[in-house]
Amino acid sequence: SYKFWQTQPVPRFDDQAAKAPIAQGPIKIIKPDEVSKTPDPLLEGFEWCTLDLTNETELRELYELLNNHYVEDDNAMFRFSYSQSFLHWALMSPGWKKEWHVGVRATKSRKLVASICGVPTELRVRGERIKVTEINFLCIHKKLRSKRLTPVLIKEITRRCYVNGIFQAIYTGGVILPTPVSSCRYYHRALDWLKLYEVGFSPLPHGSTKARQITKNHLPSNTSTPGLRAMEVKDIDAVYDLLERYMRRFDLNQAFTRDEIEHWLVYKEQPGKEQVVWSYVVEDPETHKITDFVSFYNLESTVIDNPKHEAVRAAYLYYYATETAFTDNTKALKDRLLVLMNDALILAKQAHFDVFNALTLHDNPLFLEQLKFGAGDGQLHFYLYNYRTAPVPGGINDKNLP
Ligand code: YNC
Ligand code: MG
Repeated sequence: SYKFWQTQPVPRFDDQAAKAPIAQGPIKIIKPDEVSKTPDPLLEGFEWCTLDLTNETELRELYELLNNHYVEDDNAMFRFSYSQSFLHWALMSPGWKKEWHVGVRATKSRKLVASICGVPTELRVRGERIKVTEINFLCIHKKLRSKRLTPVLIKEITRRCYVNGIFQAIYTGGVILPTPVSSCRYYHRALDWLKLYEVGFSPLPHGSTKARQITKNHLPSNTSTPGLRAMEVKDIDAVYDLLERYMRRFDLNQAFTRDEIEHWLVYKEQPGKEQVVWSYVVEDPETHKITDFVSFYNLESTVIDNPKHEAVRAAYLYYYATETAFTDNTKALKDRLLVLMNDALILAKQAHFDVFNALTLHDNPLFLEQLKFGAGDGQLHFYLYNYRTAPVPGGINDKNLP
């Protein structure tokens, strides 16, 4: 019955069914001087904290909370295992604010028992630019579940956004809430089929054999696109230009700055830091123009109870773009994406990933089936807070997971 959500400035389920065209814009106008300067009280025995993620100890505390209590699949076989490098990358993007890394601690033990985090970014919704907070990593310790702590966490991060002059947000989730602006399905492409079978992720299709599944999912050892190479700092401007034009084809997209492109896409080796993002460009061998680019990021899942395997290494398709998208020739776009994405699979395999995941967003439906991705049972719903627009087919690209 959404006791909490029905009090919030989000569209109602029946708004979209209404015959009248949806007027786009903020749902509620927030007056900054009416925003409370102090947090609401928490359950007895708990207190608010602001996490300092530049501090290794606090980054590790968040990492541990999430590794033990964050998103699991419906059968509790796998749990997302965000690395500390990933959290650093995801939560300290350009313009990040410490105040938006919200925690709850047990007053006596000082133990971190809940989190909700945000980073600033800008969206374009059907041409309107809006400054938003991207909300992620809402997590409550398993022993504190079903105590209505979630609404308190959401209200607190909302207050901290309002205080900073941000009145809209974007977030995603596997659960249905009022009201998705877009919904996608997860697709999975096995890179190490046998391991996925052994951990219980990939079933053995009726009438098939393990050997046949392994053969079916086999990939060439080398990529085939001439001029494909790792993206470097010198490619930022070209990728920025290409991605910007590519993204503008969609109703809901991120309006990146150059700094954001650099942050989200360019991997810089650092001692003690694992690689989070892999980005590649295609440099035309003759013109030296960047004609395509593709990226994916690393997000492991812990295998909850398996004698042989501890984790599944998953590559998630991230941003990509190709000049063929502007030819208005769907066949040419599809052919190009088939080659580019097959190369992405090969590169992920070379980097020892077990599975390659992608959502049914943007141009992905053009290549998923043909490249042997299979539909998963997970859905990902996209939500806007305090902003109304007609539903957007085909999602928004984001590393906001689940
Ligand atoms: C969820 N995922 O419906 P109603 S995604 C939002 N997002 O409220 P309680 C959620 N709301 O129905 P529990 C939600 N899941 O009565 C549940 N709710 O209106 C709502 N899991 O609260 C739910 N992380 O505390 C209900 O529930 C109310 O103890 C019930 O805790 C839920 O990061 C949860 O899946 C999810 O840690 C925290 O199960 C817990 O069950 C948990 O009694 C594992 O809560 C980890 C997990 C969620 C990942 C994510 C995006 C979060 C977006 C939050 C909304 C942000 C709004 C914008 C704010 C900024 C505004 C500006 C500007
Ligand atoms: Mg609770």
